[in-house]
Amino acid sequence: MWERIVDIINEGKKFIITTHLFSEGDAIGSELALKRFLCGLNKEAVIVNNEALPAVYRCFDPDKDVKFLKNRDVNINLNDYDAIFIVDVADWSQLGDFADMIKASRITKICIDHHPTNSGFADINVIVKDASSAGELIYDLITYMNEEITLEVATPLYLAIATDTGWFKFSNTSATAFKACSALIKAGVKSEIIYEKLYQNKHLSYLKLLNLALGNLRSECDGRLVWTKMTKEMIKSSGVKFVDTDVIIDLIRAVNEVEVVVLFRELGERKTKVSFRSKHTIDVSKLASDFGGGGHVRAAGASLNEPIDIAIGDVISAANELMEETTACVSSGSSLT
Ligand SMILES: [Mn+2]
Repeated sequence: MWERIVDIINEGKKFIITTHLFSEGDAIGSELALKRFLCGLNKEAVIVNNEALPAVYRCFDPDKDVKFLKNRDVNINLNDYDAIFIVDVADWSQLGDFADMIKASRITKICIDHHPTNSGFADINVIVKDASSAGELIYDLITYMNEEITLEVATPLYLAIATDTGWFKFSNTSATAFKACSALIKAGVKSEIIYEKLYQNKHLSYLKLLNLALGNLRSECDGRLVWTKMTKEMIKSSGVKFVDTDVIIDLIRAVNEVEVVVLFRELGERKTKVSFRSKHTIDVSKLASDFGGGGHVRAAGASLNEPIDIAIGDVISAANELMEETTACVSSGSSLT
């Protein structure tokens, strides 16, 4: 599956790498690893994202390799490049304003992704639905090319795989993911330091925001569907960075009877970000795609151009309906064997 991409890498000189809006560990880790790998092959590679890097990930990019499209210093003519790698992206809509620029250019568009909703929008698509993460695919590409994995490539790859598997807790935690991580640890990755940088760096304000969000908690379907909201004001007054606001989802999912968690975050007067998680039976990617978003069976999201309370009404009634349909045919809970 890598042949064409390997030819393009070998024959080309200049590459661009990008990823989705609201970039997180898999997106950023895959980009940084690919850039460092390509530079190690004496190629020129730049990372250009729609948005600035979220603060929590900045320590993974000490050389400030991730450029921000809206920054004036970034003056890119896509036609000067041999190819653009679009990683961890399932659809053009996840690329924001950058999508139109990319579509309008003659550049060869390569997508490396693992989202089941990806329909193959690029010129060359490597979409592996069973891969735990885009990072696992970048690892596979590098090993396919028989290249050694240096520590500077291994660290962002580990970041990608570890975060997308929820630190090896989610159902995408596979033997292949562990095999890749085993090699990455052998290359010198310090798993505990990555964990600490990501998750043990919160300010006291984080607990205050959690307190407010837990105050908004509502449950439906006998507690199987639980949701909460964070308004712009709550997030702003707490001082918590947006990227840190989704951890509440895992807290809620820890409750035994909960099957689906929905978190609504207000981005603007008519803009609401909705995040979905499920445990056993509900395919939340269906729900997300009904609202113009996408994702995985157990984790998905959408952005709605609606005020937060309208979005809550629409999404929760759809979630209720889906849960009623699903309970009829599937039993919840799963067995260890
Ligand atoms: Mn991913």
